[in-house]
Amino acid sequence: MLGRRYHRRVPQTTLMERYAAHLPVTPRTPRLTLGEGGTPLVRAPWLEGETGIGEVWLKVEGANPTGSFKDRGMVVAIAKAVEEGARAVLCASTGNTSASAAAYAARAGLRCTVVLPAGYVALGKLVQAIAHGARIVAVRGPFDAALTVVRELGESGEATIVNSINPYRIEGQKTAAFEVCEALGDAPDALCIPVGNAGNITAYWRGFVEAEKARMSSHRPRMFGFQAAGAAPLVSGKPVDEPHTVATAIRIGKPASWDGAIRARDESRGAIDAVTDDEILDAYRDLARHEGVFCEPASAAAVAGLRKRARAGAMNGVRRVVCVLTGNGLKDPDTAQTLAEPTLEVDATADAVRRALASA
Ligand code: AN7
Repeated sequence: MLGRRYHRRVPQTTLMERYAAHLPVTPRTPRLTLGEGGTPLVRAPWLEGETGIGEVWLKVEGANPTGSFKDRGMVVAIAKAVEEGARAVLCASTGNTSASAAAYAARAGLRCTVVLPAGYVALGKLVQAIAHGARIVAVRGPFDAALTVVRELGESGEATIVNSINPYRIEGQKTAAFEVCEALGDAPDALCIPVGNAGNITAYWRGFVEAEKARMSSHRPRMFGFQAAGAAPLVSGKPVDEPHTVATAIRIGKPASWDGAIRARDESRGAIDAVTDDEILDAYRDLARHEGVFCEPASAAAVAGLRKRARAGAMNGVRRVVCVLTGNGLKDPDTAQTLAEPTLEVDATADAVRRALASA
């Protein structure tokens, strides 16, 4: 008896097994996994102090195997591709989808081709696709142009598209909403999430709706999506031809899941707002320095948005909020380096180091 009380076993099941009842998993679906899901939900006391909200939680999706939330949907999409007899997969990506696709394709023995917007993929994501052996082509134009190319290539039937226009991706990603409800014992009052191609906000909303039906929660959260000001088609209501933002993950002008995002917003009595690059970078730095959580710039848009709404009094009545930190800070070392001056290099003596510190 004592042993039971003092020892808790970590669940050993895979994401697809744990939520099989809610996923398109059949006895013929391969048991593919790299250990995705089950990510930490971390309390954010510093943000609670700043915003005056009773409970602020961070869903740290950068703890997934390839460092982003994409792994939840990719494991399902790749497993189903194998089940359906595919030999190759294909995606357009601002970086994280390609890193995830390359890893799961390698694991499953499929060829993987990724089409990237030239010059706008963060270094960490690019090296992941390289390491996992994906075929990489960069196209001149934003993500939206890359996705148009991929849709056309996919029509030939040679490769299965694993962007979030593949419905298995959304199915897998909705499991994050289940985990949030389980960890808190109920749904939060509000969810803050960055929005690019809008697959993830669509997936979370579906997850929260299903969680309520399955009695994992007593209600649904209000959904607050945040786009970068230079790439905010869902805020302006019209596509953006030349999107621009420091948060390259969400540098997207024509979201594929446009309708899903609008439905999540309206059905939940939420909102989709824009945050500036300065607001994104402030949140990015403050999360790392005050909460000890290092996410990538796009992820920080969720926290930038929360702060902005809280300052404007637009979070009154919200007692418990979850911010989705979609990707790991290590993905984008170039942006991280802009937070500080170059590291000082001196002789290897205590005196030299002391002098350097004094002058810094
Ligand atoms: C860290 O990898 O679109 O609104 O091609 O990498 O579901 O698109 C990435 C998107 C937020 C936005 N945070 O999610 C891609 C890609 C991070 C991301 C988003 C992305 P969606």
